Amino acid sequence: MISKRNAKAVSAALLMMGTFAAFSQEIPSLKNTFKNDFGIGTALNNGQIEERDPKMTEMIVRQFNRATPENVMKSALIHPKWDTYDFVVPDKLIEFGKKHNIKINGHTLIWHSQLPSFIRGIHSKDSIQTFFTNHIQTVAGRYKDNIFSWDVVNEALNEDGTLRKTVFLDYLGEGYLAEAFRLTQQAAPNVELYYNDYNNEQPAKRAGCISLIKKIQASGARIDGVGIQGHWHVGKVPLKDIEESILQYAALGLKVMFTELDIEVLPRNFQGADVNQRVASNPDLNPYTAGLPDNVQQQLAADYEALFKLFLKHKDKVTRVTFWGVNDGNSWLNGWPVRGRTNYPLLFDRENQPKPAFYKVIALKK
Ligand code: 9MR
Repeated sequence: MISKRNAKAVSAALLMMGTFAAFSQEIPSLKNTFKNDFGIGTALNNGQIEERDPKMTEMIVRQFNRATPENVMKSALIHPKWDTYDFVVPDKLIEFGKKHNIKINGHTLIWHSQLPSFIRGIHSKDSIQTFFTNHIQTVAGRYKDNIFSWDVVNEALNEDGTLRKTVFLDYLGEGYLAEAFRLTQQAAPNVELYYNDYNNEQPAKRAGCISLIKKIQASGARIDGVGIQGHWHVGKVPLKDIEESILQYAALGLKVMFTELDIEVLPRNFQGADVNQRVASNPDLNPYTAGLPDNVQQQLAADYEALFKLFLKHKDKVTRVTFWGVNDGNSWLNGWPVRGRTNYPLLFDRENQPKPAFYKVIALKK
């Protein structure tokens, strides 16, 4: 027979066990796990910024302490007409960051892609220079007190390390690079300033990236960090090149960050993230519509584990790791370079549930 007193004690113990069970089943948090190592970020789309789905918001806030707008701060969206800016969603992103204690990385001020359509009608150096200056002053100036960092220039390099031919290079010459940093620094003196690119861990492009950074530094403009986007392919993550790049960029006095991490699992015959490269749709290129085979899932997990091991080894140099999307369903890789595919490049599945890769990454800190 259990006395009344004992019954109380038993029910209290059961309650505690229940709480413990609920607690132990709780999904670990990336941002907490790596809180002494580096920031953990995600790209956010409009729905996520506007908090349309409370469960999604809860998950974002639990997992991430850094965010980059996937699209809404790109010039075509934030500066649609010569003298018109659209700050509605970008302002919401700033509020989202304040409310949830998430530092915002602005993406991006100067990029040849996703430019406003009026640029195509401009054919004079003076007008391009005016657009360039006004754009940086207005956008960087508006967020000078509530954004943590800017990708000042994005993807200015070709694969061989030479400068990409863009409207900015054509009209303004290569001095546009240092000028972008100088103007941003002037407009937002307390914000960190980065150069961001994909494949800039590859030796030739890395050499071009280093020479670009040195020129910016020699001009007297400030540059605080370099972003390696990290759009890689399963089973082919170039760990040696990544490590060498961390060391070489850090030797220039820069912070290093992985800014758009995802590991693609579907077939593709080229590397990188040039949004203009497209491939026609074909069922052979979309093999996993019914789910990811276990061997690929395991390889993806091993790749993420190896990457995070490397990031941890260099945590004194790596300041942030940002995933390009919250979950597999949000990823741009479902639509590029082939439209309408089912891709699995991130740590969370389409229901926001952690994948084996997530647990491998978390286990590195156990
Ligand atoms: O993920 C972005 C996608 O929604 C856009 O359609 C695309 C258009 O340019 O840009 C994607 O993000 C890119 C990022 O801004 C810069 N690096 C490459 C990313 C993937 O293309």
